[in-house]
Amino acid sequence: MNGAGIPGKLFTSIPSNRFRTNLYMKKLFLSAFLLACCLATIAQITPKPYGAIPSQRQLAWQETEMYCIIHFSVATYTDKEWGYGDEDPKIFDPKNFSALQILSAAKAGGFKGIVVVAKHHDGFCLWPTKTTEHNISQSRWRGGKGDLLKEYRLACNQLGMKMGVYCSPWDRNSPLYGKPEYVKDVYRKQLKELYTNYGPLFMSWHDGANGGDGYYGGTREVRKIDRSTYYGWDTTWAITRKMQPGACIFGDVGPDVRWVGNEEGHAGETYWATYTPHAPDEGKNPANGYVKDYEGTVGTRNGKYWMPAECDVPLRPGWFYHQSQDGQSKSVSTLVDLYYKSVGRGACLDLGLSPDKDGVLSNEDVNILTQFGRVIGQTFAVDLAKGATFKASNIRAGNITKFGPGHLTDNNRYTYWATDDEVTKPELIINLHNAKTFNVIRLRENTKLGQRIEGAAVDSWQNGQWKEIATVPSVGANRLIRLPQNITTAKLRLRITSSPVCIALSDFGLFKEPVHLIAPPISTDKSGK
Ligand code: FUL
Repeated sequence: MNGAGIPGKLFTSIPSNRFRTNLYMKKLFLSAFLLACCLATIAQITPKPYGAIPSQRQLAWQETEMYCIIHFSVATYTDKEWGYGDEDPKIFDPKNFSALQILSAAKAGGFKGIVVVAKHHDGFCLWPTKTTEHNISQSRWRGGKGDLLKEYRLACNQLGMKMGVYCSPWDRNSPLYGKPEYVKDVYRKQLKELYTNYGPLFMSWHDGANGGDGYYGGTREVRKIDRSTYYGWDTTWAITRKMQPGACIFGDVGPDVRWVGNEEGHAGETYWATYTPHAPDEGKNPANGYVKDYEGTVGTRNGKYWMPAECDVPLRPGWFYHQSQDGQSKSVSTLVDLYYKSVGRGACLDLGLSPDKDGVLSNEDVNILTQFGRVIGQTFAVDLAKGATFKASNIRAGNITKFGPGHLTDNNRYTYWATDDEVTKPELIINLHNAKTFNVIRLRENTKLGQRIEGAAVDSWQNGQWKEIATVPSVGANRLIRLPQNITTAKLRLRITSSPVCIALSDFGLFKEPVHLIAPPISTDKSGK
């Protein structure tokens, strides 16, 4: 454009294209600079993660909280816990198998997923695998055309539940067990079939029972393997990661989820999600390690890996159905007790379900699950801390919006109340405004920043003074404090009594059980209680 006919002043005030571009660039740089400053400030004030932290898949697993492992195979028909491997596939013939009946009962119990035992130690595959003849196509069920895994998959889809698989590494049927070919040509291929046809999976469950006597293609002998080298877990897990990236791998020593060290369904009163496995190589490779019972129960403070525990326990005395055990299923009060000692300590609960020879759960088991679900559902339906006002002794950078205690009742595990770096023992006054009656207190840390707190106490305002009502040695992803009796108060105080770094607490909740069910104590607890 030339300036002909345009007064000079006006001319100079109309920016040229070049000038406009310059201005635009300047604005762009300024915005980028301001954004960078903002991000730098946020990065600076967000607490630094402490120690090992969870992966996305571990966070998703944690939120699942409760799922069921289902044992149903030839051992159901031979009335055994471990089939020998010589079972005739023809014995597997459930007349009324219904994945929907089993899963609906689990769902009524509040369980959000299932782990299907696709192959137990007896080697019988419940899907039409190409890796062995010893599979469901040789049974009478559905005229040899059935696929149990597929039916579970469809039922999971229908009910909105997660699905995982258990494929036993120990195979008492395979003639190749103990040789390298078994791992390469059988076990890994079986996993590949399961990963290909029945996903998405939230867990790949690898049992720790390894080697011993078995049928092994008719040789009927004892086969021993070196558990730290035989399975080549690194290679297997790479397959899992590639084919089912959302699946948490469970094994005695993780790598994603560890065994809790007992099959009684409870974690330790002190519970760390981090763990350093015992291993010949000092834990350099968790695949080669092992869990020493109670150490799995408690975990390792400042452990090398984020490796939370799964608490597995059967509903009935055995993992498989045995008619002789009818009437011996765990009571609702025992299940509630286990819930507080597993989920309530920051672990997950994996409850074993055992369909009978007909292929369904007994009425007794369905009733127990339904009632258990009702009790837990009713307990946590109303958070009595909602609407409370909080007074914190410290808020990080004075930033109430980002780090204020208001986040404690927003039902979000990852928004949190944080303190300044040097404040590791903050206090919080919780004003409920009116007297409320409760007997369960819930605390949660934002575990994306690691497990930080090493001690907390709760006081209740009673007759004009503070009275301590609970203390806990750790918090983590979920800590439910189940008080022995109801407390009625309008004011509470939370004291963080020990933490190596500033805190990142995401939840403070108050709940009331509809009835306080007392369960008999767990008899064989080794430690951590
Ligand atoms: C154990 C197995 O040996 C049991 O039979 C069962 O499958 C349980 C869940 O894991 O280690």
